[in-house]
Amino acid sequence: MKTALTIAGTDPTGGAGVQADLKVFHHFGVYGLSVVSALTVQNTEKVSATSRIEGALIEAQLNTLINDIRPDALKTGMLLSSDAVRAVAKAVRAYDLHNLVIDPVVRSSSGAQLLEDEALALLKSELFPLAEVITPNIDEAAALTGIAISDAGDMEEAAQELKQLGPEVIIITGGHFKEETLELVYDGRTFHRIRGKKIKGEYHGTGCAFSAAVAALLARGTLVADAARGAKDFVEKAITHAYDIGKGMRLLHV
Ligand code: PXL
Repeated sequence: MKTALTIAGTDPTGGAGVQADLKVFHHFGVYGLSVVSALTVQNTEKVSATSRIEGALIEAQLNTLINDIRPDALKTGMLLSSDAVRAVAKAVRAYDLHNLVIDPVVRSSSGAQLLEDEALALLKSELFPLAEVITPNIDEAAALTGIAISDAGDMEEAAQELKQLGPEVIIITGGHFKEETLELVYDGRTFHRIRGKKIKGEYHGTGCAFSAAVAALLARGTLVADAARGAKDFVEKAITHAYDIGKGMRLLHV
């Protein structure tokens, strides 16, 4: 059985974070492991509070788990604090972990801050060089590079700049220009563009589901470009059949 580890925040709705990632891993037939790096208080309408998990506790969760089960792939989501970023970087180096997917979660769709300002710089300098893939959405790519992104050309420029920070592959998600969506994959040589049809409405946890799907596929030995395509198809279906069970955003059908 292949295994994938998520290091992420909790989300009581199950639409994002640890709970969502575990469902996605299961969908792809990969055994899901989880280390909690932050806690959120939220429903489908808003995130009303967040809380850090102490760095030493994140380190202890990682060491205890990985000394027992070595994940075939791992992803990070909401890390919130600098200490969390440091704990993950330390474990990835100490255990020489491969197939690290970083979803550089900065804000929730409702605008709550999910990564503290000083942690953003540390994420870039400490964690990006260890990554197989990073999966920023348009807003995150803009926050990480300072490039305002309003078309596919801007996405390419941001991807080139992010590649300089060390990840093997950059996938910028959630481009939506006119009626089309665009995911851009850049490996330092070639740009692959994954196009899809825009689907109306607001959906919670699409970024989490995408990066978890990439991690699950990498754990199964899929090449990154194919994993990106597979993750995109998966999220598109999960959006098409989303659940309308809360008062706010719809929850992905995973
Ligand atoms: O979608 C970003 C995200 C990631 N992780 C957690 C979240 C959210 C958005 O709300 O709650 C735990």
